[in-house]
Amino acid sequence: MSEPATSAPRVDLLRGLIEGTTDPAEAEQSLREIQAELAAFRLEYSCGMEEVATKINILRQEFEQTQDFGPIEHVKTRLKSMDSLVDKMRRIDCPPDLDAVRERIRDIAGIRVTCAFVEDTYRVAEMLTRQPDLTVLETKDYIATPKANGYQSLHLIVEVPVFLSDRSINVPVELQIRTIAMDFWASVEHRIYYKYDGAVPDDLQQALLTVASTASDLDGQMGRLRDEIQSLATSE
Ligand code: 0O2
Repeated sequence: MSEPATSAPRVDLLRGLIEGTTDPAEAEQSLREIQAELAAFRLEYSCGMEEVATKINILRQEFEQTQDFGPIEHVKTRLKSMDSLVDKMRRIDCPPDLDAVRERIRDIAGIRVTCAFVEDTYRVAEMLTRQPDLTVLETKDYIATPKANGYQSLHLIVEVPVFLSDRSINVPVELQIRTIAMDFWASVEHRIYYKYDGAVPDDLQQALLTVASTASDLDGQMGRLRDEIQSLATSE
């Protein structure tokens, strides 16, 4: 039987991928090893992400039982896609080596927590970071100091231990904690940014800044409303 038509390009691809290997069987074996290594690499991050997501869900369930205004509205987890990881490696000039990637890229596992009120973003961050098995590696408070384009969010990189069958590893997880209004803004801005491939026209940039300020006002008004409701409830 003749080889499938795709065989030659496939062998070429393998040759390109694996430096110095000309034997297709050897190349295939190497590719399988790379695949297994990458799968194990991604598993580390997905386990770390699950550990932190579980902590957040425990807090959420507890608050649902005990409070009228639980601080957590939505939780979204994501593992950075391979494309996005490779883009970032290129952008920061990271060598194609998994140890270097582990060292230099700390947002492979990401969790976004959306809260109704600004105050809650800090409460959630505080409740998580005081847990003894989480280590805060970095904090960026874009709520106190928004980015020049208007982006607001509280970013933390936390490290969580993951216990595997034969060893334990510390996995960094990026947490983005923000209000619903901030999240709405960020999701629209993200679409605009990609539509214009990063070169957003001036008038749109200005409009985004105005909307960011409106979102911030809304957060302030909602916070004051909640305070009023809570002070009424305690005086009853
Ligand atoms: P994705 O698809 O979410 O992974 P970096 O930009 O990652 O090189 P740094 O210092 O690691 O630099 O990032 P930072 O400032 O903590 O922000 C990282 C993430 O925050 C981004 O991830 C976005 O998700 C979000 N973010 C930061 N700035 C903006 C912004 O101006 N607009 C919006 N919509 N989101 C922002 P990635 O890797 O870009 O994308």
